[in-house]
Amino acid sequence: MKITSARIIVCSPGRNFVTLKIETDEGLTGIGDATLNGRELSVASYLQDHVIPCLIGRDPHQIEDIWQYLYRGAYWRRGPITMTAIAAVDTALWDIKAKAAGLPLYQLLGGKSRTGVMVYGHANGSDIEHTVDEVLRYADMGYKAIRAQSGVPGIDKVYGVGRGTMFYEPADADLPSEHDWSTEKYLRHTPKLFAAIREKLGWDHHLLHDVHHRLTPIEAARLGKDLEPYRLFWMEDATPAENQEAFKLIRQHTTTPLAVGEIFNTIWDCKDLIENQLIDFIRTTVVHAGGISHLRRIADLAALYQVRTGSHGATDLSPVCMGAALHFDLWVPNFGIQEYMKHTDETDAVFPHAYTFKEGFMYPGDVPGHGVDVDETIAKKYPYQRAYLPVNRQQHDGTLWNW
Ligand code: KDG
Ligand code: MG
Repeated sequence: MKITSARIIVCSPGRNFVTLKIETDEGLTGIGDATLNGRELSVASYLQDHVIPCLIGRDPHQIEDIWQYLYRGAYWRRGPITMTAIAAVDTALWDIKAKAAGLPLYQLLGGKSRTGVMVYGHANGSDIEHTVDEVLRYADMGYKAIRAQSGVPGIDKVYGVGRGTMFYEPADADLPSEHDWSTEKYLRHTPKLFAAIREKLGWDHHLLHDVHHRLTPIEAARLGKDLEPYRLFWMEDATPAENQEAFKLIRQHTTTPLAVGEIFNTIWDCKDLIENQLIDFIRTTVVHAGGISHLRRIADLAALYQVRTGSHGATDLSPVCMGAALHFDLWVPNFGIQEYMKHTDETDAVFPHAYTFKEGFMYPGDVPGHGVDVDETIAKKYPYQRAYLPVNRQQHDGTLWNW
């Protein structure tokens, strides 16, 4: 089999998505997600100008060799743009291989390790009362695990509280919007939120929380300690992870499990945190960490240290990434949980898919490949629209902070 063509489909059915479609001389095609929120066109150009010319004529079955060719061959290794582009190629090639075999992708990885994939949904509210109601609504929908984010009194816009009731869409403007931030207010508020949730919800559900890189290590340690009575499944991105030593300090102070990795691109970003047992969950995902081939390497390293997976799955990861992630999750032995935010109906129409949700679990389906397609005719109705993630500033003096 030979790759005869490859092309990029950019569309915006409510938000931007970049999709790579690879075609072969045997008529089989595969698709991969290449969406990097707020920097979509950079990946599209990287693929179009630098990767696609190298793919034509290659055997799509040689997934590993093509991966190494694109990673080592570029000379400039790693980084979000490169690794998202490689991920798109890798995902599309796994799709083709599985279709050629006539098997759902999880069978090629080693088959099912579980009956379904536990996912967590997003309960977002403007205040504690509203968030508690949202958590209860998610429990009613069958979710076994729920992430809770709430508005904080005295802070104008807070991460995780956004438009829509089933999804949170942060890329909200054609120039970055500005949020304000107060660590003191947030730290006072958040333990009260989880106390209120446990009081109404009880103890039969997993609860998660995303700090979104807002705290210094000692502040994160304090929050972890304050949240211990509510037995969180995880506290996510408690502090920025460029300096990974910081996690030692957090670890020394709290038994609240730690999750990190949605902005990591390679196993090298994960290595020290995993080997030093400074985290409990690694959140790298198919689209931003080099595809299924590379995610498998990260998961295998993590398994040595009883670190489990918890892949990122916000709405900026397209249904193509979601489909591939669910096949991966069904197989990966050290699975922890999968994030799931429902896409809009417009997005689902552009990307018809085999995966389903039932009672808090997801199932990738059994069609050959990863089970997600792209309807190019519908996609054409939604042209690209520039959209940025917000920035965050300290409340009183406007110092630029972590978003
Ligand atoms: O593109 C950024 C979003 O995917 C991110 O803000 C969502 O933190 C996020 C999460 O945990 O889903
Ligand atoms: Mg996050």
